[in-house]
Amino acid sequence: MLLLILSIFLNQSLWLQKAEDAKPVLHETQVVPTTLVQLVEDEQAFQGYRMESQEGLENYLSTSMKENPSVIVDLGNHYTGYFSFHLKTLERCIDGPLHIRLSFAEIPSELAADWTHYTGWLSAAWRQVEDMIIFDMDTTFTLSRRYSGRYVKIELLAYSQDFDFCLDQMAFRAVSSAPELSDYPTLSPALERIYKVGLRTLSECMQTVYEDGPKRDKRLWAGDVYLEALANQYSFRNFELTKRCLYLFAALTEEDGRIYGNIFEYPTPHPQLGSHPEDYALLYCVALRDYAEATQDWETARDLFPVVVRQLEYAQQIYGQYEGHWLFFDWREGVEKTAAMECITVFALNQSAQLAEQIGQINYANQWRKKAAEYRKQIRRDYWSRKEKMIIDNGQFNEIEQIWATLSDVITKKEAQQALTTMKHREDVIRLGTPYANHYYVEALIQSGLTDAAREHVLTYWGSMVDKGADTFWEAYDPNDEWLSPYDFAPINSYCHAWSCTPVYFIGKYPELFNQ
Ligand code: RAM
Repeated sequence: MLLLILSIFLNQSLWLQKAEDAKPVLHETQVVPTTLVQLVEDEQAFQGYRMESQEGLENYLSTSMKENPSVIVDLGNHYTGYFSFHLKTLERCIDGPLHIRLSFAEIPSELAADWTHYTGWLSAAWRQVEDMIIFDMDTTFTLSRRYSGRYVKIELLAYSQDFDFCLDQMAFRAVSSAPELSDYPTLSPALERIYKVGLRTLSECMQTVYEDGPKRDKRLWAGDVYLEALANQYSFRNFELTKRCLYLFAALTEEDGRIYGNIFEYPTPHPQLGSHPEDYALLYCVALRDYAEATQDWETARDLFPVVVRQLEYAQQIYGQYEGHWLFFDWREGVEKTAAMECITVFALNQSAQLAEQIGQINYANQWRKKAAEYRKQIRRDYWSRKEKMIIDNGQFNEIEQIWATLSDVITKKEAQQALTTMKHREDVIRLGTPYANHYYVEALIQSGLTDAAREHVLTYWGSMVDKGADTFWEAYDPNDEWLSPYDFAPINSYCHAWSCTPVYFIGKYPELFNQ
């Protein structure tokens, strides 16, 4: 084991360099607002608000800001980037500063949020707001903070009476590392809308890393990277970005070779210390396998194989003893996750065995398959209820464990069909909370042969976000609870979240199921 850790440690500066070499160039697009909009309360709309187009953008740009101290402009779609505006003197000259507030929103209701009673547990500074005290006129101001969204609210909060001015230009320099796509699958209108929103979600999160969301966190999380890489494989095919993220995780491990759950790029790449979702470490291994197979880049696979070995070693070391460990799987309170963690260990061992075989590491392949088979037996014994035909964990039924038992082949195809169907009909089952977990549900349905249900779920679950006006897919979504927030404050949720983009993957990977 010491040798293994040494082989990781000694290569890390080289891996960091490889990550830098694979850093993509961002494409820029200049966007100008398309119209003014008004925030309208509407019980039918998502979280009770929608936007209504308004005339008068041109007029706004040429008349005194004092006459329209509060407006909202619509960029026409979700963008990520840098906002700039120009102020022009209309009469006399500035003799006292202005206070301008700019608020950016991904969805309409964000602009109605009451931040004075913030109840969330994440930093409230994620709020997309910029307060500016301005002393100079006839100047262009470009915000250095990168914002994400579709709507910009512009408020004039203080000014001097002695002069007059207008905001006569604004622009948004949008950035993304996703290339232009020329080839689209032929889809039904409903699926096409879902596909486009998925693509937009993914491309907005494709920056110089796969970000989880461009509004909040803005960094690579291993679980999110796994799904983004899959969706990218079946759409943009920007494999350098995937490679960069894989090397970054490998270059920035704990001293014992365990990868961290998430990494920041700036000012220099560094991990969030202490962050170890154990399931994410295993998905890293699978992401490497998928990447290598899709690209045939066996050099990267060989380079990073020791990292895989180390993650799997650790997963076996802690197997079944998860007290004090962070098992993520989904944002939903009170869910038992031991069985899910055991199943994902089986899944990762088997997937990594394929990788091992492909690069000639037969011993590891055999060893991991053997271990996976042993675990499988034990999981079935410990959690599979023949009577209920479901996985039961510490007296609890929850959806996520039926799903992972399916994906890991711990239960048979027939059992999976029973479990995945039964769980939807019973009241006493804890449901899923995020599109992330719903991704695995659809994959499990497909794997167990319930393909009609899989297509239907993409259409209803992701489709209902589109019906509710989504330009990009949301981080947390339960059709029955629009205010669901992992952070106890829905406006801080990300409404362009990469892990929710996977209809792009499903539609690309299973054309026979989705294409017309
Ligand atoms: C959230 C992130 C990310 C997820 C982690 C566990 O804060 O936005 O998407 O992977 O939590």
